[in-house]
Amino acid sequence: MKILITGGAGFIGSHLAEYFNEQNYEVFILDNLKTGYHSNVGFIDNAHLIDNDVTNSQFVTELIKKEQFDYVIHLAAVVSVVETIKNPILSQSVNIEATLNMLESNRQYNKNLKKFIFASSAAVYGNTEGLPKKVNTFIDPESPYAIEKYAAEQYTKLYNKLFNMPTTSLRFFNIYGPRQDPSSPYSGVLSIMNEKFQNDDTFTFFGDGEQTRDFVYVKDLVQAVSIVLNNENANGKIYNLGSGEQISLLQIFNTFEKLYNKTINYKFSDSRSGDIKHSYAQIEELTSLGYKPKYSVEDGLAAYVNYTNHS
Ligand code: NAD
Ligand code: UD2
Repeated sequence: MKILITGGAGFIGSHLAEYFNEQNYEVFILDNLKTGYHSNVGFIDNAHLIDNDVTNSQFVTELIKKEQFDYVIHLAAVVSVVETIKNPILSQSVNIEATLNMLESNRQYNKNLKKFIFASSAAVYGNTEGLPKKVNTFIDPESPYAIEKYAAEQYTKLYNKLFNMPTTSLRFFNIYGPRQDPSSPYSGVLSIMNEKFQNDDTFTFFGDGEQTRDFVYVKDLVQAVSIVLNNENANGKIYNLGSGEQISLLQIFNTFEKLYNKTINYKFSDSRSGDIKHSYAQIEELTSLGYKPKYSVEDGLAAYVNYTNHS
């Protein structure tokens, strides 16, 4: 079985590539290495690690025509909200147009396709009232990133409706784990906090630290993706990919203290403008397919810290 993972050299993509490689799928990665790293996927040979851009539409179409992938997982994106605000025209070409081209190329040239999965985001909900966040409720995008993810997931859904393509979108909540890059101030907060604990640096809470998120350990995401990949009932659907648990940053900080058996300095500063206070996902639609998150935040952070200290 051939599987194409766009953005496969990044944080999430590398875990999916690892899993499907172990399951003996023939894994192809298409990645321009903008925020991903060759070293994340050392187990993929050069013939299967295609260093190219998803906006290179002719190249992508030819690749799909030639390889006739059984599965496509489309993750490549401008992932930084700030970057999409700075450059919405460029980011929409990656986040919307390239997705549409990927769908269209598969529709026209790949009759072998068994599933197309698109990585959407909890960002589409914005600051809407009401918890948990439900797929069929009001959305309120607050950034080009959120609009782009929404547009692309809706195209993905529409290609099922119009052309009966086997497509599914997943709205990822806050994913964390090994290989998440902490290098930008807008990186996932747990990768930043982990790095501060490692280096005995000061962590800054933006706001009072009471804000909550639905943090998902990346191995649970892999479980969810593999379930959706193999389930025809998921075609034409959009699911929240969360853990269904709401955890505050202060709780996370305490858990890191226990795991590292020490504390570090911390301070509080102003909340980020537009920051969401509370967020967690309703995940019943996904659990009804058989998904069951296995990592509590304690277990996930323990696995993360263990990895960090042995790599
Ligand atoms: P990441 O930056 O580690 O991975 C993105 C990958 O896409 C990188 O390897 C990058 O080099 C590649 N890429 C970017 N632009 C490309 C282009 N034009 N052509 C080819 N490759 C390109 O980020 P991640 O956290 O692994 O995110 C993966 C996907 O999940 C993204 O679509 C992101 O929007 C989505 N997502 C992530 C989270 C999270 O919590 N990490 C939450 C919601 C949604
Ligand atoms: C997530 C996405 C983001 C976008 C956004 C839309 C991730 C990594 N980010 O942002 O791409 O989709 O949702 O809503 O999934 N914080 C601190 N100190 C720090 C860094 C962060 O206190 O050094 C706070 C931050 O203000 C926020 C919380 O931690 O309240 C989580 O921040 P984040 O950037 O990890 O994730 P989020 O949910 O804001």
